[in-house]
Amino acid sequence: MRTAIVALYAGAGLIALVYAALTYRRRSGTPLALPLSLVMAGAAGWSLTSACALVAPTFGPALGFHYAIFPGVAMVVAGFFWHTMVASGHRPPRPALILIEPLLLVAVIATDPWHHTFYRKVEAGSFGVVAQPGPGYWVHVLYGYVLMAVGTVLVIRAMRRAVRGQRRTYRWFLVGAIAPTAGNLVTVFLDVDMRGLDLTPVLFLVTGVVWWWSDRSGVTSERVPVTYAQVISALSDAVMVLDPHGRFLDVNPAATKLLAAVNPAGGAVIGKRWQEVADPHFTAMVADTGQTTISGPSGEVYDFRVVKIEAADGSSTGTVVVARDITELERLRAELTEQAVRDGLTGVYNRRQLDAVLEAQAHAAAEGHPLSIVMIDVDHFKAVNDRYGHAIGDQVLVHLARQLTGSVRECDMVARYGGEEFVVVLPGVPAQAAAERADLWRRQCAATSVETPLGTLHVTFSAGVAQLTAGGSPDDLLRLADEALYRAKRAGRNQILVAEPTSTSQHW
Ligand code: GH3
Ligand code: MG
Repeated sequence: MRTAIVALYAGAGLIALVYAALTYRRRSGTPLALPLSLVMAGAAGWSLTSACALVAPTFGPALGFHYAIFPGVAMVVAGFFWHTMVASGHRPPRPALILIEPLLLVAVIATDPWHHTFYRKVEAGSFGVVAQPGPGYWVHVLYGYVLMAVGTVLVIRAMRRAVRGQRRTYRWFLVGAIAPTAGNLVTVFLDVDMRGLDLTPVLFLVTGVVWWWSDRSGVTSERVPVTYAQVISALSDAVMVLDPHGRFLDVNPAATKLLAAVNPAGGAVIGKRWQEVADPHFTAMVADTGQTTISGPSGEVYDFRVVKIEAADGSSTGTVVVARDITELERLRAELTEQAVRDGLTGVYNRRQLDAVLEAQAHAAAEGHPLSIVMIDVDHFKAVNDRYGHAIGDQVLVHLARQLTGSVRECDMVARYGGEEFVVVLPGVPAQAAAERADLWRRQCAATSVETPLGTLHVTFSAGVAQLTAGGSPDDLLRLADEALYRAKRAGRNQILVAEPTSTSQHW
C-alpha cells in the first residue's frame, strides 16, 4: 500500500513537473501560462516531497520532507490566485505581495522545531508524518482558502460577464480546480485521525488533464475575458441604454461622440434625460420602438433603431437605442439612384426615366394640363462620325445635351432617346409654344460652334413637336413627335415641325 502511494505521488509529481515545463514554454503566447506553470510546479513539489517523506529511512528526514511540502502548497495557492486575477481581466498581483506569505511560511516551518506554532506535535504515521496542527498551520490554511475563494469568485464573475463562447473556458477552468480543492478539504477537515495521507497533489493531475484537454479541444488558452461591454465599446455604431424614464444609463464611445455632435455644450450624459441632451425631434423618436432615419444638424444622416428591453414579467426595464451614421451610405444610394436614371455619356436622363416620367405626366395631362414633347435628332450626324471619328461625335452629343439642359426650365426634362436623338418634355406647354422654344434652341445650336481637338464644328438639328392628345398614351405622343421629326428631315433638316393630332405634321 505504502509503495503504491509512493509511486502515485512520484508519478503525479513527475507528470506535473513536465506539465509545468511545457506550460512555461508557452509563456510568451499567453499571460496565463506563467501562473499555470507555477500551480503545476507547486503541485509537483508538493507531490514529490510527499513521496520523499514516505520513503525517508528515518523519522528526521521524513519530517524534513514533510515540512518541505509547504513551499509547494504556497506556490499552488499563489499561482492559482495569480491565474484567476489574469483570467478575470485584472492586473496580475504584485510578486512582492504574493511572496509575503510563502516567505513567512518558510521562516515559520524552518524554525518550527523550536516554537511549535506550525505543528504542535509530530509523530510517525502509517502514511508518513502525523502532525497536530498549531495556529501557524491554520493561518496558512485560512490564507490559502481565502485566496482560492476570492480567485474563484473573480472567475465566476468574469464568466458571467464574458461573451457566450468564452464561458465554456471558464467552466472547464473551475471544473479543473474542483478536484484538488475537494481532496484538500477532505484531508484538512475530515481526515481527523490524521494518518498522514494527503492525496491533494495527486488530484492536481485531474486539474492538469482537464485544463490540458480544455486547451486542446479548441477552447482557447487565453482565458482573459472578452466582455459584452468590450464588444459594445468596440462598435462603431452608437449604443445608448436608457432607463424606463428616458435617462441615460450607459453609452458607448461612439454614442458619446454622436451626443457631443448633437449637443456640443452637453458634457457627460449619464443620468441625464434624453430631452436634456437632444432636441424634441430625437425625443419623439425614442418614445417609439422601431427604425427611423434622422438628419443631423450638419447634414449627416443617422439610422436609429429603438428596442425596448423587458423584464421577465413584461414590464419595461429600459430602452436600447442604436444609431448608425449612414451619411456616406445615403450619399452612395442617392448617387446610384441618380446613375440609374441618367445616360452615361451625356448626363441627361435616360430612356427608361423618360418612359417613367412620360407615364406620370400623362396622368396629369389627362386632368387638362397640356403636355408637349420635342424630339430632336442631329442632322447628318453620321457624317460627323465619319469625318472626325466617334469620339468627336460623342463630344458633339455632350455639347448639345448641355445646351439643351441649360435652356429648359426646372420642371422640364431632357432625355436621350436613342443614339443622337433627344426628347425634351415640357409639362404645361402646348405644342405651338413648345415649337417656339424648340426653334430657339435650334437657332442657338446652329449659331454655336463646337470646339474639338480636330477643329471647330457646326451642327444643326431637326425636331418634331407633339402634344399629348386627350386619351392618348405616351407611346402615341412619341410616335407623333417621331413622325413630325421624320417630316422635318424630309423637308430639308435644321427645322422644327409640329405634329397634328390627326398625325399630319404642320410646318411651324
Ligand atoms: P439624319 O440627318 O437623317 O439624322 O442623318 P444622320 O447621319 O444623323 O442619321 P443616321 O441615323 O444615318 O446616323 C446616326 C449616326 O449616329 C449613326 C450612329 O453611328 C451614330 N451614333 C449613334 N449613337 C452614337 C453615339 O453614342 N456616339 C456617336 N459618336 N455616334 C453615335
Ligand atoms: Mg441624325
